Amino acid sequence: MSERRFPENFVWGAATAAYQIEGAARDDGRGDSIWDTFSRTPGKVFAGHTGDVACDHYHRYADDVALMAELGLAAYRFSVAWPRIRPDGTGPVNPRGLDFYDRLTDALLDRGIDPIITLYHWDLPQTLQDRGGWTSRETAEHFADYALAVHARLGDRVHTWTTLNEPWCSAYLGYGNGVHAPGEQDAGSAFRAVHHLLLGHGLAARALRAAGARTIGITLNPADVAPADPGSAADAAAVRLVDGLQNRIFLDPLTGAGYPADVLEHVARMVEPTFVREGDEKVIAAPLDLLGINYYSPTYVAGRPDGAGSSAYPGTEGAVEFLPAAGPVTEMGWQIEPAGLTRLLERIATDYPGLPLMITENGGAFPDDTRLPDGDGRIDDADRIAYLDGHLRAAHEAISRGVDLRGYLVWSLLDNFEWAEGYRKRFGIVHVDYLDQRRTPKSSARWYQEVISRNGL
Ligand code: GBH
Repeated sequence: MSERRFPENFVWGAATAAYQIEGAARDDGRGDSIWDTFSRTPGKVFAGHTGDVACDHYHRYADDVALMAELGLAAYRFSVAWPRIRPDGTGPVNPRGLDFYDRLTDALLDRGIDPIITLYHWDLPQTLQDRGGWTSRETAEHFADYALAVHARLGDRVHTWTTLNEPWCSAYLGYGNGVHAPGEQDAGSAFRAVHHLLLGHGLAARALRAAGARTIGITLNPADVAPADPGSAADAAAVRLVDGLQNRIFLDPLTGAGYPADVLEHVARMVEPTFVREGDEKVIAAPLDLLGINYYSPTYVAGRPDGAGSSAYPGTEGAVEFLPAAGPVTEMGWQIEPAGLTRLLERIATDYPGLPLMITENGGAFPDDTRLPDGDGRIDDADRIAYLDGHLRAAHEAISRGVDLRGYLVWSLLDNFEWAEGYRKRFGIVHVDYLDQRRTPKSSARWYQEVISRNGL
């Protein structure tokens, strides 16, 4: 196979999120988040798993950073837990919460690893949810205040700041279909949440810029949406609708074009969009230095003019059928299609030119590594290596076609709390034994270490 080298300065790294790895749910004054409430509610998360202990990263961060250094990571994307910093969402800053991220940042910098901060990876303080959560405009303002509090402590050392992780998930899974915290099921609430998340992003981006942050971004999970039948007009309409609700509803306002008319029209069928106030779109269009893209699988849709379609999207009213995965899938049931990543990157680079891109998550859960390490301590996750290899080739292909892709962060460094799936799905390149918290790099970690050291495949 021919060699594929990545550009000089291409950033290689790994990603995690606070609630998925930290544990220490009651340490040092941390407040509850909506994920604490949700996971402690029977029936919401597989087998009643919670993030109370998770990977105990809060106490083991130094060892984890040493492991990152061993693997040769240039960057580490982690999220800050809002309820550690402002336990009740709005009140005084909790310095002990900030201390943790201060120590983590210094440990990373000591090893030459660049910290990439995500300010919000789904753990909204419960007290703010009690006041409406993301359906309430005030949450956007509180988010910007919280962002500034984190920047005030870490801004002298951290240069890359991303606001939200996948607002699509927060809004549609959290408020639309209820699979994620806070578990609301209302299409109108989902769209209110979309807007207030974007507004929160814009307010935070503006405040961070004024405070001197160098690189400001956001991470989305845009979809590569393709029709079941490329010749079908009904399928093309379904693609347009899903593309609007998953991609353009975020990307257009973020890049200054405002909400697309067809999307607003669709939203207005479910809820009067009076929550979009004059001037909001200008705030949302705060300049972006980086767009983070999380990609796992492609999305194929068919139109259902008879209204009998399935739909994960609030208010598509049966007009869309999401096709079941075809071909190989991961343990999540997600279709494996690296070419979808190339298409997605090219599409974004074409339709939203001038935005530096970074793959902030890509990876998979696979059945072969649910086993504990065998006698010689090896976990051969060949499926994961094949997945990562295929997607890196796809990313490289996009770069060779001119896409400005700056880096790749694997999801995830560690096996961790996989949201509604609890600990039963493992995405790590490093195995975690939840009985004794032992970390064991899988074969994929060693493979990735090689890729990084060669800057190529
Ligand atoms: C990310 O979300 C999260 O940021 C991260 O915290 C999480 O651990 C990781 O991914 C793995 O789940 O069922 O085929 O239609 C991923 C969001 C949205 C990706 C829904 C897959 C559905 C695929 N996901 N999407 S399918």
